Amino acid sequence: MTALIKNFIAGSWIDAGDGRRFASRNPADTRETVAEAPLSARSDVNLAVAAARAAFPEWRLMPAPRRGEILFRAGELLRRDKQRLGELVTREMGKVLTEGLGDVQEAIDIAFYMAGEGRRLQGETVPSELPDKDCKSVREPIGVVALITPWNFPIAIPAWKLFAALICGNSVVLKPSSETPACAAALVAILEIAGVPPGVVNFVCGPGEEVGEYLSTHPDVDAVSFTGSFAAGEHLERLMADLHRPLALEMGGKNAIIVMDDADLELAVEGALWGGFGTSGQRCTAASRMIVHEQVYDRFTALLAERAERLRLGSGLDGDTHVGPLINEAQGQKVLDYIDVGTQEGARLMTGGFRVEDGQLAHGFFIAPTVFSGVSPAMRIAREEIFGPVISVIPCASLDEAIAIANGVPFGLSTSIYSRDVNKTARAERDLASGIVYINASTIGAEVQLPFGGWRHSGSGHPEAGGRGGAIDFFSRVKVIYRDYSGRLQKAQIDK
Ligand code: UN1
Repeated sequence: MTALIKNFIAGSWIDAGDGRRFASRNPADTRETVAEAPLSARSDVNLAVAAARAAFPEWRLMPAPRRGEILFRAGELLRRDKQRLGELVTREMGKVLTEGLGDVQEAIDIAFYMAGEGRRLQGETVPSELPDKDCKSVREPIGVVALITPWNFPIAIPAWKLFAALICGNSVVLKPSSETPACAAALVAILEIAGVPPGVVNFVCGPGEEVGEYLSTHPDVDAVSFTGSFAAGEHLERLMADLHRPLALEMGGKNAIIVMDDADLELAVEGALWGGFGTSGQRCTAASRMIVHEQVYDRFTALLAERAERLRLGSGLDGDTHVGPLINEAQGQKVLDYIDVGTQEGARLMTGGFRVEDGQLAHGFFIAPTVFSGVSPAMRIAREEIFGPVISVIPCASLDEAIAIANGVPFGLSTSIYSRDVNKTARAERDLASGIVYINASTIGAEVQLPFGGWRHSGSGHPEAGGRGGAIDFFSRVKVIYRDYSGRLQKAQIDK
């Protein structure tokens, strides 16, 4: 059944002004159209931004705990509808159902977390250096924020951004990936039912180059939060610099798992399979490099290849499936091109490396889980983000070398180490240059109550989600207030 998606502007669901549409398809079977969504034009974006601007003054003044109550209701509705939404994630994006449900669970978690933030949103109160004067800082919203979200977490990532922006008192325009408009629309519909006032959340569909870029650079937008590729993020960074506009970026990764010679190898292989092939490798936190101590290299690689071979490909709605399809033909082709590059660079293909087209699988783009061994850190498959089910196993001779290899790429999102030696893991914790580090766990599994963000080419230093230094910092501005009740002219510093 094809869903008919509309834009959501000023509290009404409406078509694009010129009535044009595009389709989102089930990546496991592209014969199925999941949704038709508006192919918006600049005029639609103008309406959405104007609606957000008009709604801002009242929303800004609604007490944050009351905004939190709306998010709390959204969390409850998401929980009620978890199964339906999880299935929609799987149909529109392709990840297996357990992961589709996890995508929705992450939205539920962030809804409740941010709802609670409505009763915190701390500033500081500190003593003044002068008598009869007090000093405090408060958080204020920025204004109208543009949220541009990817397809790989089609509910969780819009939820991360929306709920953080809303609790701080911003009004928003959300532009989701054109691969997954139905998932984003479902989330917006939940916010509508939860009681977000008209105009506070607006939603426009359309291509990134046209609609997303126009929205981000719109003169009446105050800040932009984007998750997507490094190339697109870097391009936005230049545009935002000219506009002097705050920009939060979450981009790619080339995440590594270090496996030391004292590691629990079984556990490390499980972590590699989950990190490398979960979501068909289409996560910014996907583990695409294994850096393995030479003492256990052959055993680890053989075990990994053998287990990878056993993973079943198929529709994510089928309970037997371990690995779903790639999001589309272009992404699948890109992954196959990288597999060619790896072979040409002299890496050894241990398993996989091809598209699987048997039976039903011919209607999607499925790639057999792929493992390369004998990879050196200089190879492109060890440096560039592939965003597919491809793992490169790199040998190392020591912890220091492993850390140097892990840190030796431009990305820095998530890194992990498997070792039973607490001293080694403590050094890795200290020296790994990435926003997230896991000990004896894979590179994925971030929780919402701590910041989620990458270093260097992985992010702009404005992480998503909660905790000190998390998304609240980006979506609010700090205002410092000095109140002098002495009744005379007092001068800081000079009165000393
Ligand atoms: C992403 O990879 O794009 O830790 C987001 C995780 C998830 C979020 C990932 N909680 O993998």
